[in-house]
Amino acid sequence: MAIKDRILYFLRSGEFVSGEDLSVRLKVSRTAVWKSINSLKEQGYEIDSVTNRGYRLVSSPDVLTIGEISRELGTRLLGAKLFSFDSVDSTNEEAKRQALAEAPDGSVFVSELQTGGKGRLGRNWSSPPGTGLWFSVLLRPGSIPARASVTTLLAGYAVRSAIRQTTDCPAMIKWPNDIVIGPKKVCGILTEMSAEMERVEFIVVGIGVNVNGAQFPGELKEKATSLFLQCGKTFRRAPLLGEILRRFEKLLEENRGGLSPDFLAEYKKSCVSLDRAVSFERNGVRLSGRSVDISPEGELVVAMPDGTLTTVFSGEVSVQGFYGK
Ligand code: BT5
Repeated sequence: MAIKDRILYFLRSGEFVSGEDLSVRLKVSRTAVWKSINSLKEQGYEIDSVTNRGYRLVSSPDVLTIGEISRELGTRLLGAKLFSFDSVDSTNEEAKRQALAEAPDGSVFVSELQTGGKGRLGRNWSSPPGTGLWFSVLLRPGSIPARASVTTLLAGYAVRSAIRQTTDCPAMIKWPNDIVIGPKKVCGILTEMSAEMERVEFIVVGIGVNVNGAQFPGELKEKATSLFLQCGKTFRRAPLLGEILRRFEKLLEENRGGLSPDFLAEYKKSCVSLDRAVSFERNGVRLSGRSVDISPEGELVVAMPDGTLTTVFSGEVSVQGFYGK
């Protein structure tokens, strides 16, 4: 742990701690303590310094450092290894690079800013600095559900319930990979898989949540929203990240062998994509029907005009009534 994080650990008592005390406890010089305190102040930590009493932490900034995140985690696996960046092209790309460099199962990659945030099918994901949670979770075979493709549903449910728990916002899941508030998107999930023959090598689940953003560029104004815009107040991101990861970890454990009936029932209640007109493409032909169910394999069950049922997995299903469609 860096000296700064160790100093923060002591300051979090909320009491005054003297520079002398810190230097003895951390076995570093007084100058090293003083430098670290200054660097913490530059990061946005408000620290009182009073002669003869020492330092006292007044408030912490909303930053996604390893120190701030790890104290919020309470997970066994997810985030046991954390990678935190000021800027990265895409946390999914970074997770894939690190997966090839032996990063362990459950590693989490977070960045304040993504210069090349991605959605599905090569689309962009707007990821400005300091306002969102842009992160990816690396899963290896030990924690990947028997049917790997349900991972997105588990992640979506974890995000939706964490948002509800933290904010009271009426967040809902738009199957399979969006979280919406009303008709607008507050979170998108991009799951990427690396497989060899029949065996899944690893999965990267990338999650982007618009937390404190006050505005969106261009065409996104119509379709995107943030927790701040919905609730009129800002939220600290590290506790929200902790809440999402705890819930995701639990769901992965509970649904390892397949989606449990209880999960499926809860998921359907949280999902706005049922009983809607949907259209999708199959073999190059555009088809329309009505969504009626989610299958135990996590697929959308669609009733076709001729009365037959068909299942659609992710891909390009368009559900009417969202994002101005
Ligand atoms: C998604 O794709 O919704 C998946 C987004 C995943 C983002 C995370 S952030 C961490 C990790 N690292 C990455 O590089 N990606 C993941 P899709 O369903 O294809 O939606 C993309 C569309 O959403 C775009 O074409 C825009 O219309 C819209 N969009 C872009 N940025 C947005 C934002 N910040 N909020 C809401 N909508 C957005």
